[in-house]
Amino acid sequence: MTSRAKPSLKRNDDRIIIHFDYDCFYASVFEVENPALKSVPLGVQQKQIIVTCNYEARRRGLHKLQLVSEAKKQCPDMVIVLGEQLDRFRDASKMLYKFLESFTWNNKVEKLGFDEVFLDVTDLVAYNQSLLNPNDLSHAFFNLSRDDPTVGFPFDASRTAGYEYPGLGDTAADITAKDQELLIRLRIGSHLAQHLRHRLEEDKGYTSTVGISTSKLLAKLAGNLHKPKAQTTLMPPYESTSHEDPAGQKSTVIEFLDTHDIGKIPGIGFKMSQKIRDHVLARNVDLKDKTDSRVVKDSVSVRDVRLFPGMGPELLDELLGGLGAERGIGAKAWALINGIDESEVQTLKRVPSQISIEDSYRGISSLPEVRKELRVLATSLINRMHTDLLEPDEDNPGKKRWLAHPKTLRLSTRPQPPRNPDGTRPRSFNRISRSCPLPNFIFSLREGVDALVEKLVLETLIPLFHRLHDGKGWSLNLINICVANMVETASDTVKGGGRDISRMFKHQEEVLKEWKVEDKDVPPDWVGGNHGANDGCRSHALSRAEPSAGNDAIMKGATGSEDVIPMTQDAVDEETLYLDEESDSGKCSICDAAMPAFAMAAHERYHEFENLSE
Ligand code: TTP
Ligand code: MG
Repeated sequence: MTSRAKPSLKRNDDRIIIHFDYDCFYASVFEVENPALKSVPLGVQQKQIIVTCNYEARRRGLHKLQLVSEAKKQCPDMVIVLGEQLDRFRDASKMLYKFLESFTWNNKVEKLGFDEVFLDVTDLVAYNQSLLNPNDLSHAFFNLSRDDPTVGFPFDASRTAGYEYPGLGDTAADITAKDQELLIRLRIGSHLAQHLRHRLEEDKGYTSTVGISTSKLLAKLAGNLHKPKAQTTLMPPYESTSHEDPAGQKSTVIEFLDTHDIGKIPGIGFKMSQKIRDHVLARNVDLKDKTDSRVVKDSVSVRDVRLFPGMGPELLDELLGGLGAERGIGAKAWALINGIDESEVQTLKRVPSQISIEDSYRGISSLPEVRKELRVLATSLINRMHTDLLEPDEDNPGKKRWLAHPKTLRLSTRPQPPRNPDGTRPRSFNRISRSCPLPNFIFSLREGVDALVEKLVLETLIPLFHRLHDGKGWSLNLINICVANMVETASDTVKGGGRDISRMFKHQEEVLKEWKVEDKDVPPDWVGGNHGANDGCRSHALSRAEPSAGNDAIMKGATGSEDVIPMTQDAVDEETLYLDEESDSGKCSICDAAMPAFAMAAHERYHEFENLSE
């Protein structure tokens, strides 16, 4: 099955990729809206958790994902703002993304979640490299425009901007010509990154943590080395001269990656890393904590995995493959473990692949309640469709036109499982769903939103609901409505070429297949069964539904949280929390954050998403 000879992997370091992670993102959004908040310890609350806090709060010992009660005890003068309305974060994220995009020449700007962005700046770097005067590197000028040589900034190309890994001065003097060339490109990239970081801060008010390297994987990980408000460049040599020669040149990539826990590698998700860990530690499956499969006790480093006897693409295929797994998963994981990630930075996307709105509840069990909540959700959905899918119609000034028509409407619910004999309720993250064609009337721009909502609820959503729950006795803790299967409406005659755009969509569909929410109906047969059918329906991170003021049956949601599939550009940012009454608190096995048990699964999905590089 496995041979000890590891296939040689070929590096391709032709690109220069910059990764941005905005510092304390949610807190920064509030600070930008109200600069007075900068000087006070500020926490952003969702449910009972401080999901993030600003650096003033961190200086006082507070941290992300703390219980509100704990944080208040520790820092009584802390200012707490409610962060359950996600629109402000989404808008800020879009604005920053567009801002960064305005500096690129190739539109390769990819959003990951709300607060991370990758830029592929290979072309900008190559252009500026071609303009360098090798005899006077210290007095270079960075051209941000190919057309106007005055647009740009002076820089010192003989040194790296920001931090280097390994530390400054450690770069071998006798590096090969190939590495010398990579070094200069990385340095140029580091100056561009610094310029963009400063622009983000000075023009938009956001500080960020940045990584510079030749792939999304390495840029993202390099950035983590110095936080906040800093940048790190992963320096050459990226290749070892010889695997056999211990005295030979060591790859900084391998050296750097080797220190990471296997679960920290973007692209190797939580479940994958657990399987690899189990194998490397020869953990007996029977001994695994049956009550909580998320418990991780032992750390396994990338080095442990890389050097594990027999480890390679075949063994990884055996460990990670199987039903529902991506084809070639072993080879992909093996490449990542060796610091190779060829995944492209996606180009700017004009329309999202789906728009999805949801909210969580304490337990809805009557039709009038459902109808009421469907109205709330449908209103958000139609408003969001107007924001994201309409553009000014150039042929009819003052009018708008649809960029894309979603073809499918899906309704999903999450029924609460029955209580155990001891009165506790098992956790449930299983959704069931039904889909149907999205009725055309929804695209009417003449009718008011309220009228459209009424029609959608009565004529489409309620019948769909009856297909999911026909009998009595159901109690729901989540409802989601989603429009998907976007069909782009630009005609081929439109400037910019509709054909190109649809081709782009096709490509993205392919790339994002793994994360696509399938529009298959998921039968309402989950009780006591295997819920694999719902695997296509993934969503991530924490939800923002508000705890109800009193203890009424229904949790009043903000305006319905959005549940977007975790694709690369369309940031998934939430998962609805299942608030059960029996919650106690625990610790996240990945980042050690303390939080109530009910928040744990959603939080870990946040990590899974965080780890997704493609
Ligand atoms: P992070 O990038 O993890 O955190 P951050 O930007 O606040 O702080 P840092 O400076 O360490 O990067 O997450 C981005 C935002 O996502 C964060 O501001 C709040 C939100 N978030 C959740 O909603 N749920 C979670 O479990 C976490 C970790 C973050
Ligand atoms: Mg951040």
